[in-house]
Amino acid sequence: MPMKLYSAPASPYAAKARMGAVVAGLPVEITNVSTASEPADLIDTNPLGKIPTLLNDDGVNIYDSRAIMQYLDRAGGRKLYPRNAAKRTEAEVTEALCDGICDALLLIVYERRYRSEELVHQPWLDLQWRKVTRGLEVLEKRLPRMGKSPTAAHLAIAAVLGYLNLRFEGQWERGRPKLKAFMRKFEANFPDLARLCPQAD
Ligand SMILES: N[C@@H](CCC(=O)N[C@@H](CS)C(=O)NCC(=O)O)C(=O)O
Repeated sequence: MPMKLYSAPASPYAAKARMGAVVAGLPVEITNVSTASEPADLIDTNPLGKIPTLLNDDGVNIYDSRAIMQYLDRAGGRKLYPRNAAKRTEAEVTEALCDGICDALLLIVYERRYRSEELVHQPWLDLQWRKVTRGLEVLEKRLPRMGKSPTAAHLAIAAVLGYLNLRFEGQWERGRPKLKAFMRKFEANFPDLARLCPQAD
């Protein structure tokens, strides 16, 4: 029986995990859920009700996305992180940076989605957008070279850029030629992975 991955098409963290499973060579059965409706099977698997959540063959529940990536790396024969310790740390920090940018983007999306218009707090949105801006600036300067097989860092970058394209198109690209080139190259080199990037639900 394949492992079960609770997911949603648009989720950047779930996109990273979907791609991670492919790179690790581990089949997963994708179960798309709407977290807002708090489905019982998701809540039973992860009390936080968040995606991605992985249920492995032994019935072990694994979350969040970084724990899933580390698990997939161990279970799939160490294909997701560099073997060299310093390079692995670098990849993990790049992944954390991408996830952190996603955190800020999600807070912006949720502020607009769950509050009525007159209650949306613009200074909060601005604070989050400054995190996004600083994060993308750093990412533009520290993009990892793309080799034959992507690491978790490449997947995390593709996931956040895919999410930006989906929800913030036209708002992030200026002055970021390297990030735009990264995404084009990722799509050209790894079309099967690029298809798993965030998509409209
Ligand atoms: N740190 C978590 C973040 C996961 C997350 O926030 N996922 C969003 C979807 S993109 C979610 O489940 N949101 C529903 C909620 O927060 O209740 C991870 O890396 O997996």
